[in-house]
Amino acid sequence: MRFMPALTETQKQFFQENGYLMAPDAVTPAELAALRRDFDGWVAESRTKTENYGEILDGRPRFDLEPGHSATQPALRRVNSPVEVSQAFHDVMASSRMTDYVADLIGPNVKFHHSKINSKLPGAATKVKWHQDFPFTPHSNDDLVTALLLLDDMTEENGALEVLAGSHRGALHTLWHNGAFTGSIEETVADEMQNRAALCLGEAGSVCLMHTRLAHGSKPNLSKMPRTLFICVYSAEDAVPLVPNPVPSRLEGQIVRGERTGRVRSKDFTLKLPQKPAQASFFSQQAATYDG
Ligand SMILES: O=C(O)CCC(=O)C(=O)O
Repeated sequence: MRFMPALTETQKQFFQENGYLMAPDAVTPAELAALRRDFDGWVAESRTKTENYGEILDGRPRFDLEPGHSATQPALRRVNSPVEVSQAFHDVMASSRMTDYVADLIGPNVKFHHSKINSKLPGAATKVKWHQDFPFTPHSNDDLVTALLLLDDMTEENGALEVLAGSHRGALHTLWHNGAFTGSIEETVADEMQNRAALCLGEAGSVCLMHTRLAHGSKPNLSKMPRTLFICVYSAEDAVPLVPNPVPSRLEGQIVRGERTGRVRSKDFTLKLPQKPAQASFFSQQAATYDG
């Protein structure tokens, strides 16, 4: 059964002002259980692997292992495009309460861009340096939402997402430094953002809805509990991508709410186009230092 759109005016206003919104109950308990079942299966499989494996549309690996990954201490940090290999992930992306929330923010016509899982298993060093999403996935306009669905409770200890409220209304920060696309904001600016960051805490089944220009990052998981996020990027149907998809899939451009109009809407902005990661994910780009 489909849910009706469910964001209140207050929630929508919070999103407009702050550039993000934590919304509970984005999936049903049954949907959450199915997502967890498939993810647990991938973690179990990763224990048998010593290097990145699987393949997405452009030939890069689907499953990305943090350096130090082992059978006893698995550190599967990324699953690229899970919607292509799991019915449960596909269905939540295409038609869940999460999808309705997104349509409330950038609808009525919404299309899918890409999906991934960012996982921080207990003991893994995975962190995400501060960045905005738009410079990775520039479109003709910035009506894009990154929906980060919590498959586990997200707490201060397990590497919660951190955001700079209101930053979506500010500058677009370059992710290029000394001629290299690092996928991260310059360190002194990032430190300043970190000092003013808000933690996005919530129960499994909640979603953090993030404007594509919102600055955000996250620290390593220092707890014994996993922190798994199913991340879906959606755009308004009239936002046209300016660069190849960093996580391409045969589902890119699928209309998930409303209809296809074929129109393009553009907004004035300037940025330097990104570099697609040569390896499995942006973690390798972020690992590069600013002067290396
Ligand atoms: O996994 C995280 O903590 C952050 C995810 C993220 O930065 C993104 O989806 O752009």
